[in-house]
Amino acid sequence: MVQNIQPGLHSYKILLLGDSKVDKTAFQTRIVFDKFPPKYEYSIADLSLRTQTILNNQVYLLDIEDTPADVIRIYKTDAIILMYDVTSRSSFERLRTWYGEIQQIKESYKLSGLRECSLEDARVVCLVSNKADLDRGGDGISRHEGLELAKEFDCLFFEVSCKTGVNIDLTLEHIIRDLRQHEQDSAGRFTLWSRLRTVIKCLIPRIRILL
Ligand SMILES: Nc1nc2c(ncn2[C@@H]2O[C@H](COP(=O)(O)OP(=O)(O)OP(=O)(O)O)[C@@H](O)[C@H]2O)c(=O)[nH]1
Ligand SMILES: [Mg+2]
Repeated sequence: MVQNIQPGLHSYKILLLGDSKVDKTAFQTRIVFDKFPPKYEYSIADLSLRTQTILNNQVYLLDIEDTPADVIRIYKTDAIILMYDVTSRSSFERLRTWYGEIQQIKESYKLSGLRECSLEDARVVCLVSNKADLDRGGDGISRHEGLELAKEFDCLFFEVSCKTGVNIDLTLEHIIRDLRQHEQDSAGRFTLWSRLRTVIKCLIPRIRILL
């Protein structure tokens, strides 16, 4: 069937963050190549890979950035996915600290006034629980715990398996929808503020200088 592709391209950068061995590389490989890496290799540097997907007849370019686990570094990005391994409580518990650090980094950039370094858009968009194909074990993370943390972070939540591919497409689809919605809301807020400024300027010429 020939699809009626909408004009215009939307491109989003998505950063993957989480402890070592939570599947950041496997997640990126599954999204970009639809494959599961045959063996584990410790990531030593950031690696961004681009992929293209079509949703609702609209083309989306996605830059998926895999990161090493040791240091938390965030830079201009549209979204952050926080990941944990469903069998590893430490990888889950560490995420609260990471989330706090993300907020701190964003705040310090904001205070510095360096607009080009602004990380305001770097939202935690999704919490991803990996290795759904494995038995959680006694100390594993329940779905309820995952959902509660996602509520705390005010973000989406999905349980996936990079090995079997389960829920990968669904997760990506929901993330794209969320990013698109956020983009539209931001554009709406900007337009509203521009209109408001024009009205205020016309009505009260005296405060023109302040605006
Ligand atoms: N059972 C199972 N194992 C997985 C799955 N995804 C990844 N693994 C395994 O988990 C290990 C870690 O996967 P990676 O994707 O390399 O983890 P990472 O987060 O990139 O790790 P670092 O590069 O060290 O930060 C590898 O041995 C993978 O084979 C999955 O969905 N199910
Ligand atoms: Mg890796």
